[in-house]
Amino acid sequence: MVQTWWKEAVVYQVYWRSFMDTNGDGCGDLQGLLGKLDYIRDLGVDVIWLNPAYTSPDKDNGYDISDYYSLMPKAGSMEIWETLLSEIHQRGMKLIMDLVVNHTSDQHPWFLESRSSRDHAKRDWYIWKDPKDGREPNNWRSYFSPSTWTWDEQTGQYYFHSFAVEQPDLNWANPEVREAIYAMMRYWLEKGIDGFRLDAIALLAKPEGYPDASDPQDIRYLTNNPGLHEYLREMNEQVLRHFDILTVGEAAFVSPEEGLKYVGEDRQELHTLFHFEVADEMPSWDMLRFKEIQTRWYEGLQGKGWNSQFLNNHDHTRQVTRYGSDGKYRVPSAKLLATMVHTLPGMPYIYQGEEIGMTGVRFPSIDDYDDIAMKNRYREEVGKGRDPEAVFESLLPLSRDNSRTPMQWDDSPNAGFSTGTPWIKVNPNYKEINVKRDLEQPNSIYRYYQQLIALRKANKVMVYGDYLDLSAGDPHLYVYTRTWEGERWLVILNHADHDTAFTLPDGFEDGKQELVIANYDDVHRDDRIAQLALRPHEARIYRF
Ligand code: ISL
Ligand code: CA
Repeated sequence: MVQTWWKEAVVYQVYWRSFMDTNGDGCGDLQGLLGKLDYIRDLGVDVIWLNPAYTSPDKDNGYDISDYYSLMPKAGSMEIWETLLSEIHQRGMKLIMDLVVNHTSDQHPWFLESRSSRDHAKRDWYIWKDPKDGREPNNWRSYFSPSTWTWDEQTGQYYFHSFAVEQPDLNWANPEVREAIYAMMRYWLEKGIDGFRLDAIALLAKPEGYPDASDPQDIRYLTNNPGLHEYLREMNEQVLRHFDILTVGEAAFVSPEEGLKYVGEDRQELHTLFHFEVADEMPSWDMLRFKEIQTRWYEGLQGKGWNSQFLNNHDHTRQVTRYGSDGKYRVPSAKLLATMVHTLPGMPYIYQGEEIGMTGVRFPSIDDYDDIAMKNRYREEVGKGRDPEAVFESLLPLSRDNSRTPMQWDDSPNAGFSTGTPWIKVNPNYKEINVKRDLEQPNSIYRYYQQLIALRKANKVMVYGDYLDLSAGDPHLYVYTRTWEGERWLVILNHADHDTAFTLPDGFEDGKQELVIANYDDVHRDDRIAQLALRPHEARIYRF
């Protein structure tokens, strides 16, 4: 394995529009992030991943870019961005930016030119097709709309979009497009950023001929098509390998075998990837399924590629609500999930607010929500005559807005996020769940994250240790080891709202263990652990 800085890193994701507002317009901004760098540094993280701040009409909260070379005014000026980068580096941290190149905004000049006429030089920068039998060229549905095709009256053709109508896909088969994207990547890398999170990267290649899908609802046909890895290898040759950076690909619907094609050391493509097997297959917690996925990914990548561990981000609801327990066991549950993410093989990511156990949200009306994915789906389903209340209820658990409510800094109005009216309501539980309270309490979730991150810095076993699940058949317990240069860590997790009996596995001698960390405060260093009644959401790590 090549040793590189990013393998030992912990990444903190900043969804800046919900992080901190400093000019009272109700939207977070880069100036706000600047003011909170010490807070992030004190957590102990190494890398900040910044969600897109490029100029955008903001239909998909910045994932519809209309100018890759400038920042949207609500985020801030390029001067503030330069200061932010410098201040991040001065604190010994690094910055990776979101790279959204599968599509642009429909307001990007490239698309305005492309759609202006069939003969325009940029016509082939996007994907245009004639109608088939008087309708869309095929039966595919997009992530955010009933069809991947939208009719353009002006030139009498359909254009292709994997996401919203306002997000036309770039035609990656066109070398001019690829060259323009590589030039833009160099522009940001030469400014000194430390890498990219590559958005929807599995979608760049489209299947030859756009054939109808046997099941249009199963949108996997959009991903992992022939030609994709040639594009990524070319991107690596043209750009990525010339910089000492971290590249993490967002690759939905990818198996470990497929994943290795993206991140195998011999592949010369990307360094690591977010796979979504858990998010795609586990609407709610299933310990058996989770352990099976973890073991398959470890065996699939073992020694050849690097995994990324996360449970939530700006697209997936808050982990303590979706996968843990956000009621009376919220604190131990948040700590247990963190223990898992930070001790499983791969780089751990922290999504803003996770470190204080922020939860999902439940607003009373669809009008309180912003997410284009949710709003489009609501309109589509209600448009089919379904009961609006039932549709609304069905969309609540996985609405991306669950993770996009403002960061909860303290118990003052708007949780200290803004002196204006926040672009999306603050979660009403901010009076109990906020940074100020967690910083005051020695045993808070924030303090626990600090300890986990400090442990990673001091113990290479958490980064490089071999992984072995010792609890494969147990529906509640997750017990595994990380082993590195003679040191063995035993991670013991009870992912249940009730006590679960634990027996020390064979090969471990009771009394020889040393307690590394526990999420209940009354666990003593010299406890005997041959037989334990693990309490709800109890997590412990022992060193043998
Ligand atoms: O959100 C998802 C499913 O509910 C994911 O599948 C997600 O839509 C997909 O993985 C791509 O996400 C990325 O690209 C989108 C953007 O809306 C997301 O915020 C971004 O993470 C289009 O750019
Ligand atoms: Ca602002």
